[in-house]
Amino acid sequence: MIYVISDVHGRYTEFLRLLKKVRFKETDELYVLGDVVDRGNENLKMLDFCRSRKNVTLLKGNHELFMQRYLEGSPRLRENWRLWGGGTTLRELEPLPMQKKQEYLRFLQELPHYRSLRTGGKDYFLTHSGFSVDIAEPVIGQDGRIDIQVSVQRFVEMDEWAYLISDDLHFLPASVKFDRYIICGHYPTLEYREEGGVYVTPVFTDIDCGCAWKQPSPHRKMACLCLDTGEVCYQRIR
Ligand SMILES: [Mn+2]
Repeated sequence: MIYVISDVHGRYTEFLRLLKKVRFKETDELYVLGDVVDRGNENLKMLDFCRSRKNVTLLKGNHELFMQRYLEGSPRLRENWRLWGGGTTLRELEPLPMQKKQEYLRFLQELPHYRSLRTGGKDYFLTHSGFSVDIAEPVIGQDGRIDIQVSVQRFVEMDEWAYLISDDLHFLPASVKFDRYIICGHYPTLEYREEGGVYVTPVFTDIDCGCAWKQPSPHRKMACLCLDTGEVCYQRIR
């Protein structure tokens, strides 16, 4: 089975509970769509988990990019990252020896931004934020639909940060068509649906169910979507 989870934000304990619920095993595959760090208290454990499992692929989110740029030594970034929820990751990261920090840096620098895959006769495009309208013109395929993979590759090369924080996918006119079905996170569904949960449209599915939602809400949860069955399993966040 192929599973997808996004925006875990340091909730490693709940993440493990969710994997247990879906009976995740070595022959399954898991794609984690970015933002495993910040806000929660088990950030490096999340990174270590994704790093050490052969059947787990972490895609880059804007919070991984923050951490990467901090480790690269970007000036003035520390306070900015803290404002974006990086304080808990900084607390875990700063006492580490340089060699360990370099290991994390190399891992973050090499994270992919997307994966295209086919299962159950359907073409999927997995990524953190989805699409952007103002970085570059999208690339249109012969059938008139947007070639999402080539377009996103262009966005990332031109402005990685702007791509990773974009929520444009949620505001596109219905006439915009993509050549693959998009699975994304980044934009908590609690922002636009009081009851939260996975948000499914004909064009994309947003699986960020607000684990790290700023306001206390009884509807905060972590979602695990199974691409083969379409089933969603939830873990509540207290
Ligand atoms: Mn994000």
